[in-house]
Formats: sequence, structure tokens, C-alpha cells
Amino acid sequence: MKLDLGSLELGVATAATQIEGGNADTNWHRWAEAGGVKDGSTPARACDHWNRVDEDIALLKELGVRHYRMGLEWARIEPAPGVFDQDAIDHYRYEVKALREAGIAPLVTLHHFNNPGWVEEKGAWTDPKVIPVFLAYVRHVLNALSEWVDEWVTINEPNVYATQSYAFGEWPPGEKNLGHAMKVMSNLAQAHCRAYSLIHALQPCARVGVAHHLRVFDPANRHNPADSVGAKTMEYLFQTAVLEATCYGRFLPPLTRTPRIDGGNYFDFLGVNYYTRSWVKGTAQGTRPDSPVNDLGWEIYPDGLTQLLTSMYEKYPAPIYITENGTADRADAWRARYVYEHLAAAVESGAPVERYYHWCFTDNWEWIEGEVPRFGLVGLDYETGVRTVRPSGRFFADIGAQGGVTDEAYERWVAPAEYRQG
Ligand code: IFM
Repeated sequence: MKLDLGSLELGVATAATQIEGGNADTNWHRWAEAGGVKDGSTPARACDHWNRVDEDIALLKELGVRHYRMGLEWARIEPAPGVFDQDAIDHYRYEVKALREAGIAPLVTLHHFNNPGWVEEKGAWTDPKVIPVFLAYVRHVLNALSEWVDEWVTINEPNVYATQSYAFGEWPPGEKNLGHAMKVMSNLAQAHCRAYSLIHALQPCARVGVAHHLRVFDPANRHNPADSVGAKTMEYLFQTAVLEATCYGRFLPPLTRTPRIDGGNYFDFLGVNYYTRSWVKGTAQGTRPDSPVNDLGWEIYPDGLTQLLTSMYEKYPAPIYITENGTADRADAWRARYVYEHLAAAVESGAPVERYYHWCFTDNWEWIEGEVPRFGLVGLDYETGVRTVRPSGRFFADIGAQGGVTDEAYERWVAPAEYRQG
């Protein structure tokens, strides 16, 4: 065996807005309709998963996938304040039950960058008043789905949502206001802590965590204090502060909290979404020159995963779920190598990594990048909706079946795959 996964189990990840299709009134539908997406697409098409749940579950089963991370579209469930749509709830109940019956354990994300339009109109996460509103939605979901679901991601990548939407202005609502971004991160972290307590009150056996977007921040020149200080500062503002708040209820500046959140333990697993590293020059971050990159220009850096897992487990000792890891590789030329090297990096860290969810199951609507990037183990023809398992998807299925990467699988799928340099 080239790589033995031991007790690490495999899954795949998705998010509601990126795969479901349909016209739910969300911040992202509004943003896309207003022309905010590079290729002019909207989430209305996506993978049409809403209408193809059975087909997609059958495909998961065919590939031997044991764990499925999926999101919920809050705007479908609560299309107007305090109005809950029973048809939408029934649809999700159907889906999670069908997953269980197929032997697949769902991990459900409650918020994945997607707000109902009416939440967005009220200032969304800039206003702490959204927290009780979110909690009412969480309570409703728990009551409806906890028969089938006992693992929950409260918030996906609070740091990415806050910075892209409020500091860099690239995502809805397109603000460039660092103060607002920090307020949003604080409110999301508070919402997580309170949702954590609520979910445990409703379902004591639940496992609850955040899916954190974590990266390695390296100074471009270690001997240049501006680069080193820049890297440390970015790391702190982008990930350390929000980790402390969401794991321990420790709100360090610039994050703030209402007096209601006590210090404590607010995570049953540490969710890690890992994609790349930031190469920091002073106050700017970019990609290390001459490194392998994916179709979006993101550096491919598996060693960063080993480093992160080792250091994160020291600070936040809990079972680790790699809640996302994957890459945009339209030609499927090297995705198998990427998977192999990141799984090997996870094993090598020695940290208790219990799960690895590959992003993404199928190609998906990739926010402002639209339909162009191809993250799927399964390729999607957007015109016809036809799904085709890529060779890397067959490799992934083989890893699951064998409990690791056999010598034959390595020779067949990994050895011939070469990255391209940036
Ligand atoms: O598609 C996204 C996902 O929604 C959040 N994590 C990163 C992925 C790839 O960009």
C-alpha cells in the first residue's frame, strides 16, 4: 500500500447555493442577477441538484462515498421573516433520510455564504439582531432534521465571507469597510457559539463545529521584517481571532462580543477547509512564484496542510474534519495527484484527522467565478445536466474501497499526473 488511511474516512462536500439551482431569493441570486458574476451566470442553473437528488445519491453510492457534507438554503426554508416553508423542509427531510438509507452520513451546513434576501435587506451580519433570527432558523431545522442528522457545521468560512463581502467588496453586498468586516466576523462567531449551545440543548449527542478556511501565511522574505510582520498580522486577523472566538468564546480585539457569550468549549470537531498558502510581501498577499498552481492560480501546497494540522491540533485539540479540500482542474490532468498528496499530508501530520471531505462532489457554481472553475470529482455538462465521473473520481472511489492508495492505483492515476507551474 502506497498510503494507508487508517481510520480516516472519506466524504465529499457541496453547498446549497452552488448546486441546487432554482430561484430562491438569496443575496447571491440578487448579486448575480445584477451582473456581479464574471461569466454572467447565476445560481439558478447550477447542478439542478434540487430536482436530481435521487440521481446524485445513487452516484454517491456508486462511488462508495460514506460521508456527505451538504448545505441548506435558508431562503428556501424561511422565505419571509418567521415564515417557514414546509415543502422545503420536507424536501430536505427526504434528502437526509435517503442519504441514511444509502449508508451515507450527512454533515449539514447551516450557513454557507447564503442569506435570504430579506436578511440581506436588513444589513445581514453587520447587525447583531440577525443572531436571534438565525437561531430561530437553526431551531426549526433541528426540529425537522435531527432524526437523520447529528453532525452540523454552523457557519462555513466566516473569515472568507466577512472579508470578501465587506473588506474587499467582491461579494454581495460589495462593501469595502474593514470595520464592517470585523463586525460581521464577530457576529458570525457569536452566532456560532450560541447555535452550538442551542443545538446541544436540542440534540445532546450532536457534533457541532465551524468549517474554517485556513491557510498558511509565509513571508516572501523571512529576513524582511515588513514581510514577517505582514504575514503574522494577516494570519491573526484572518484566522486566529475567529478561531479563538468560535472554539473558546474568547473574543480578542478587533472582534467584539455581547456579554452573553461565556468562555468555554464551542467545538466538537475542528473543521478545516484547506486550499493554498498566502505569500506575503508587506501588506500584500499573492502566490509564491514558480510554484504549481491550479486553474484559478492558487498555489498547490500540500505541505501547508501538514503544518496547519499539526499546529491547529496543539491549540485546538479535538477530532479534525477536513471539511473541504480540492482544486480547480478543468482537464482533470492532476486532481488525482492533488488528492493523493493532500491525503498523505493529512496522515503525515499525526493529528487525529477523522474525515476528509473532497470539494467538490460535482462541478459547482463557484460564486463570482460562476460556472468556469471545475472542482468536481464528477464533471457536469451545464447544458444537459449530465454527470460524468472523472478519472480522479474513479481514483477517489478506489481509495475509499481500499482504505488507502494501493501501489496499482498510484501507478495508474497518480504517477502520470503532473502539475503545471504558475
Ligand atoms: O466553492 C468554495 C466553497 O464554497 C467554500 N470553500 C472554497 C470553495 C472553492 O473556492
